[in-house]
Amino acid sequence: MMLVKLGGSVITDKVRYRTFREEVLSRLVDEITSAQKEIILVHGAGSFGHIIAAQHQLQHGFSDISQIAGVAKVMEDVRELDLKVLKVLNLGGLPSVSLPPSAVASLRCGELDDLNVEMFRRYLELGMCPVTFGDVVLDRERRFGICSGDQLMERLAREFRPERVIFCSDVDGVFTADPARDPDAELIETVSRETLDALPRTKRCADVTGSIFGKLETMMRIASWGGDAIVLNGGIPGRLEAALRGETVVGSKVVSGTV
Ligand code: IP8
Repeated sequence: MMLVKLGGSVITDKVRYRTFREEVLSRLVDEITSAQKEIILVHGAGSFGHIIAAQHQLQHGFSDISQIAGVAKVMEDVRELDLKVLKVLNLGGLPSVSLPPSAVASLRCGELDDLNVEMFRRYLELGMCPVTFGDVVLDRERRFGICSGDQLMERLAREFRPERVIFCSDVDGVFTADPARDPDAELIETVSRETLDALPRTKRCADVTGSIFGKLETMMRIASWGGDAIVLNGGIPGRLEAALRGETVVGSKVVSGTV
């Protein structure tokens, strides 16, 4: 089984509120169907989630009643994105079912507490592709919080021990420096504990759910349970399919130990 996250930066335009990249998703779905693997799919919220969530500071939980309208709006918007994703998957020949975190998950102090993994298992057994996504969910301490796609990836990887865990991003992988600013930045093909600790932590945090470093820590825990954890550029045709087929692709593979 393969566990794939389609990042919000790949399937939406992250700076333009509620802008869906349908052609990119259709192509990625074609790659997924051609690879013919059993899959659980997670997608990010992109501009359907982060913009309004940041305006209402939803990532810190309840502080003010005025946030509740923001909670409802983000839930509505991410469901709308998810429905768009689901339609492309079904049309592309991958029968899929949506499992919205607001209905099947809850947090405690921002950490994923409950997730109904049994539901994922049973839909998989039925031959369907379970789909879940970054969402606002209830939090037992903070009343509500943001459950990111990465938190879901970690829990699902722990439960299902997939052959490969693939994060589709809008960049080739992890670089030695910010490639947009530094022409000497190099792609790190294998990210170990040492390389991660040595990376310059100067990057801004654009998302309510954290930076690339949080993602890499998550990937490192996933890698420690066996299987490959890879981050690759979903914007480049063919890379996701190659990774699903088990081929070596341009990207960064995260390993739990030292190299
Ligand atoms: O895009 C964030 O999930 P992510 C979810 O996977 C919301 O980080 C609602 C902003």
